[in-house]
Amino acid sequence: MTDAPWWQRAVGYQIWPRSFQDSNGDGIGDLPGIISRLDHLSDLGVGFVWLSPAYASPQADMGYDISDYRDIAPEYGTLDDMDRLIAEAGKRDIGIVMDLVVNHSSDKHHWFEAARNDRNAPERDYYIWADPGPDGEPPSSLRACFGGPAWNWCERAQQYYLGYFSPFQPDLNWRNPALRREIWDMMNWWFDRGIAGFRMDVISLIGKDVENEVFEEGPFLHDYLQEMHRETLRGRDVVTIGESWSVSRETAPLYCAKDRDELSMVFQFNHIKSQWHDVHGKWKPKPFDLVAFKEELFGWQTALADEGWNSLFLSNHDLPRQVSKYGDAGEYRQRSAKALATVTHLMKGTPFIYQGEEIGMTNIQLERLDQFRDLEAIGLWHEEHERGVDWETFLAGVNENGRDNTRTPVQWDASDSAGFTTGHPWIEVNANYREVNVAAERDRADGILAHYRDLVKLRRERDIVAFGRFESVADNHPQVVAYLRTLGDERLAVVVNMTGEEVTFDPPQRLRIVGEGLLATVEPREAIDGPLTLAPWESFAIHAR
Ligand code: TEU
Ligand code: CA
Repeated sequence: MTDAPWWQRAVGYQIWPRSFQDSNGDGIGDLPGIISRLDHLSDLGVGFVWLSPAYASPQADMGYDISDYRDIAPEYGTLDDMDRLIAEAGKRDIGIVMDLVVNHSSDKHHWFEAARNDRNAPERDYYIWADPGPDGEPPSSLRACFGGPAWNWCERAQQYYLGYFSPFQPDLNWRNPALRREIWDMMNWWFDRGIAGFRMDVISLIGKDVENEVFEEGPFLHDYLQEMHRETLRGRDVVTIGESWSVSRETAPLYCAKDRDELSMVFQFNHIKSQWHDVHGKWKPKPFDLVAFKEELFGWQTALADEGWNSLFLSNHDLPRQVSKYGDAGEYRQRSAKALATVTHLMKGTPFIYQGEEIGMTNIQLERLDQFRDLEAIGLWHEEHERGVDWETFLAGVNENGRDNTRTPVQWDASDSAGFTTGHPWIEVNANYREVNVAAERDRADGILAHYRDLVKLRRERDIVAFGRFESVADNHPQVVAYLRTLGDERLAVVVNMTGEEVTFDPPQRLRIVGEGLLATVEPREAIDGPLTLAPWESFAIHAR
């Protein structure tokens, strides 16, 4: 196990720069702010940071619309700050993983400027264009992910261009080898600055076949990923995580099986989507279904047991706060936050913590459209409204699943603006910051933060946590998560009550175990020897060796 790649023992921590820490009072998080908080991350013990885009960007989609891949947004800092961040994090054994957003650029990228001004510019073919039909109509009625048509008329170019997400995010034409060369050079340029890897935004879209309207996991995808490996990743000891909303248990090994030379792992969302409405997706709340949730989480553990590697997460900058979504943000906030962390961190894979999750930050409650910051929520309100969804229903969906929930400032202490800024924050601080903040958590020996610290440490120190075989137990139990990890003669049993009620659970024989109580969030537990009565949101793990 000593020859396993470093990222198989590490925990990742996602920083969304706009809301992490402001250093100069303009109300916007920045790179010097991140540097000033690195000790929080080394206390937690994380191995790498996934830094959401800090590149130059008009911020139409909060940095997922990049106008210069080789520069930093001025409000976030400079390339020097970036170099300093890489160096300072490195001193603490923390790698910096950048976000690679190359399915599309910003419409303000100089490539796109050149492309639309001149049919003969080499950059023209960096994007995806189509002539109007006989009546001036677009090539298809495809809708964009953030609302409106995906084909946008460009007056200057006298053609339509594809913006799969929004008109501000024109799709790059990966079929052009010159474009691919630009991307490889840019990736190598960042690697040479010392970064530890890339998280790759919607990477499963790059192999699209536009003529045949195949977008997700298109026919060219794996050729391009293998070319990427040859041109940039080969010989480098880095981590790569491909984001995909379409990847299945069947296709996942194509990206991350070792002998394929593509990526380290994927971010998949089937456990998340298992809780979405069939027609209205995340905009129509549905009661939490633990059995469906486990079927996805555990199914992935089994599917990638021998080939590939899992990423483990419940939150990110596109998802709601996990304690609000799957736990209890009220009475049992502390306990349920710990329960969710136990579930996630003791499976096999690389866990990711989203900023503020480690202190149990919660969703916000919005009331009016003018409070929305996220272009997805704004765009989709208009779409859903046209489909007959009323405002109250949509608002309930936004408050449960919307992206602004995880984008509020990190709550560092009980001072004004939660210690995030001395100025006026760009987005409202969650009203509960006087109670929910890092300083308060630091004083709680049995708090959420301490629990996360323990979990991160366990993965580093115990082979069974990092590499043990996963076996699911009690798949159909509607209230309890239980699983077993095994490594040689060692066993690790994990049991979690996923409700705010007392629950009885009769563990099957193979979960009966006597050993060392690794962690327990209600009372110490060292054995499972018969039916259990679990306290609300209780979680524990026992290691026998
Ligand atoms: O997200 C991919 C994506 O498909 C999301 O738009 C997702 O469908 C949605 O948030 C959930 O309903 C990535 C980034 O993580 C996201 O922040 C970007 O907006 C998007 O790509 C475009 O770059
Ligand atoms: Ca700032």
